[in-house]
Amino acid sequence: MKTQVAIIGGGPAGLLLSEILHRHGVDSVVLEKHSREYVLSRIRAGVLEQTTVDVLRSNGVGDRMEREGHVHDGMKIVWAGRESFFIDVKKHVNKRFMAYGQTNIQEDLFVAADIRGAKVLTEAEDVQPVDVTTDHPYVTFRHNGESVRLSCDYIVGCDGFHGVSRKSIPSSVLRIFEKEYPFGWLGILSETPPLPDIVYANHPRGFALASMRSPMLSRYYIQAPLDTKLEDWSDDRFWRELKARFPKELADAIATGPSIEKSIAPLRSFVAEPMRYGQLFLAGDAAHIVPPTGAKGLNLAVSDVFYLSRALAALYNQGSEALLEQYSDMALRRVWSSVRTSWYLTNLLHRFPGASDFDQRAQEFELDYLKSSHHAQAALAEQYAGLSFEQ
Ligand code: FAS
Ligand code: PHB
Repeated sequence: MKTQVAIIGGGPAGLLLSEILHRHGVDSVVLEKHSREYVLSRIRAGVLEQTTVDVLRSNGVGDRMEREGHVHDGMKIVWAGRESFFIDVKKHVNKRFMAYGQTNIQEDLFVAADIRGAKVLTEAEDVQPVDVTTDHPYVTFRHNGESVRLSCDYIVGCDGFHGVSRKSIPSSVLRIFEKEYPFGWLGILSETPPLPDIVYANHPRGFALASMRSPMLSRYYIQAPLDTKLEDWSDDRFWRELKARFPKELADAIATGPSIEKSIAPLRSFVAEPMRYGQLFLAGDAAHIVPPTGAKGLNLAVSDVFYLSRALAALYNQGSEALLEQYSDMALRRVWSSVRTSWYLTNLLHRFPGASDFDQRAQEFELDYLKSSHHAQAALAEQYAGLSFEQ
């Protein structure tokens, strides 16, 4: 088999990259190790930055998002015993953000791929990038019991945190920056009407978050210890604990019901530099992971894809390599900006086991300052809504 760009991973990064390259006349093949059903069964992100909405809309995969997405002007922060406050993103930076599930985006991308007859090979086994530092790289894999060699000009690792691509870069070349947080998030999806706003809660019992997927699909999270076992958390116990972390008027407004999904995710920050090695590029979770507190993970995958697809299109259509050479540094500037925002919000809103009185008091002051300072709120609003892309 031969193509111009071999894409490893059929998550949001891989499918979106394939879609945008196609729209610029660049051929690609997507190799996904799981089945389509498995990929679509994953419940993940839910908040889209303005730039993500723009990228999906301008590449023909935003129609359903426009119809079913829920646009927000800002988000609420509540804090045990204190008045809640609203970060008015629209007022501060004249941007809005969209609540629309990653699962829906994945469905929309698969539909678009089917319409254009895209080469998306699911259940591709033992995918392996080869000769990535030569000008004739290729990928080997097994599909339907056959061993296949896919020759290409470039390979893009969109295969997530546990993928094979990042591991193909020698440890002497790769610099890893990481931080593990001493807690995780226990999340629930329920077919109940959500609160009108996205609400972040800092409470002595721990962090909580109220979000949504649609007018009849709610998404809630509570901070939970790393050794939390899903089987210990009945729906009733989850709802009691969630409500205990919100002020009474909000807790009373939370509609409860049976969960249709429940999962635990650890919180970590992780960045691998550089995001290029020879003809191999990394995009999305293959290169970086952020704690979900800032709703940045999926948005960073989209910004990497925006930068890389623009660079590859410039190369194939104008013969210019400049943007391709700048890709890693340009993508990493945005990655680190989101890593910092996610780190800031995680420290601001969670209760850290073993935090000293000083740490706790400093956190309370930071919340007080954010509540009272227009400038502090504008700085957070700018980051939360997403910075504009570099030209
Ligand atoms: P993905 O991991 O989505 O996709 C990688 C794809 O590559 C997968 O389909 C995988 O099967 C495939 N793959 C892996 N190895 C392969 C191999 N060797 N060969 C072929 N294919 C291979 N972000 C938010 O913004 N908000 C959230 O609330 C949020 N919650 C999350 C909860 C969980 C449990 C997880 C894991 C992530 C969450 N994220 C959240 C982050 C998430 O949304 C990611 O940022 C997003 O999925 C990144 O997309 P991709 O880079 O495409 O990686
Ligand atoms: C979600 O809806 O899943 C969500 C919303 C806001 C976040 C994280 C996750 O910060």
